[in-house]
Amino acid sequence: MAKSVVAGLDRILTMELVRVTERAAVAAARLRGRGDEMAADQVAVDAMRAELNRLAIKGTVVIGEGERDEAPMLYIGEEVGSGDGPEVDIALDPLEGTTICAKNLPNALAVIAIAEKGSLLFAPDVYMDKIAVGPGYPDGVIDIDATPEENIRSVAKAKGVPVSEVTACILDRPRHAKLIEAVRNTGAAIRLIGDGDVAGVIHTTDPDETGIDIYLGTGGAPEGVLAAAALRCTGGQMQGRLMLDTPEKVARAAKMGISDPDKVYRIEEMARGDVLFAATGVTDGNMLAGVKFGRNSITTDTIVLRSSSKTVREIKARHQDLDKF
Ligand code: VTB
Repeated sequence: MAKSVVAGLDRILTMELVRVTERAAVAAARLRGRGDEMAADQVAVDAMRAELNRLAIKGTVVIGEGERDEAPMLYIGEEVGSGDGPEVDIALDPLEGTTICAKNLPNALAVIAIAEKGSLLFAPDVYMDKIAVGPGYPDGVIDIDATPEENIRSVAKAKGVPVSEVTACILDRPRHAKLIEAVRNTGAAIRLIGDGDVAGVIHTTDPDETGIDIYLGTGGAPEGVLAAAALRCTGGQMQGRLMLDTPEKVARAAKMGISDPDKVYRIEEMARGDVLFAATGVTDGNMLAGVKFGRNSITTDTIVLRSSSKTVREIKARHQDLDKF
């Protein structure tokens, strides 16, 4: 039996995880603002994989760069880690926001979540409808089946502020035209983001710092699972529903064990058990600073979370052994 299952994940992994996202973020940051999304993604993938393989885990990528035939590395099902250690599930995105990084805009991240084997939702790469708020709200304050107006009003009421003081984060996409109109009609503000909805969801956990109260809309399902893993660790509420709108997608999901295409997933159904989450800023963002290249050092800013203790650590590291990067 896997060593980890009873006792939860080894605490030391929390710190080890930081190196993994730090290294991916530094690699991607070297290609910030170069207009080359693919190149930035590739170096982040290579760096993350190299560091991941040093970890004393027997890991399986469940959310990764894609299916085996479309991603040469960190594909879904790839075994990573040194092989001697606990059996874990891994969800990762070495560069969340490739376009943001290529344009050097805010909130590109290197992200990873590790959980006990069998604990992360094995989600196909389709869209997911998502709604999320941070901690401190009564249960049921948001409901994916309610209208955007109802959700915004409910959050305003629970926060004790007028609707005009609520800000929703939404991906700037034509498919969200109606959603944007509905939210604006309530009088609430919207932060439209170009990409990066993992960051968008995480930003709801600290509205005083980020100015975001609620996340709404459809984005990638893999990003949904990563965001749920983060929220599992900080508290907060999130619901997601896979957008299985063609028979082909329904069949793909069925192969991955999803029998009810309309199911609403709560956080605990996307990320169960003991979960560790780490994200390092690639570009400057609302919560995390981007990588800074100094004359003799590189500075990184990372957030590391653990579900069992709900500890939130922010680790600012100054790296001087530059040969490593
Ligand atoms: C979002 C966003 C990602 O994909 O999930 C988005 O957070 C959804 O897909 O950064 P579309 O771009 O098709 O709307 C990303 O932009 C890229 O993974």
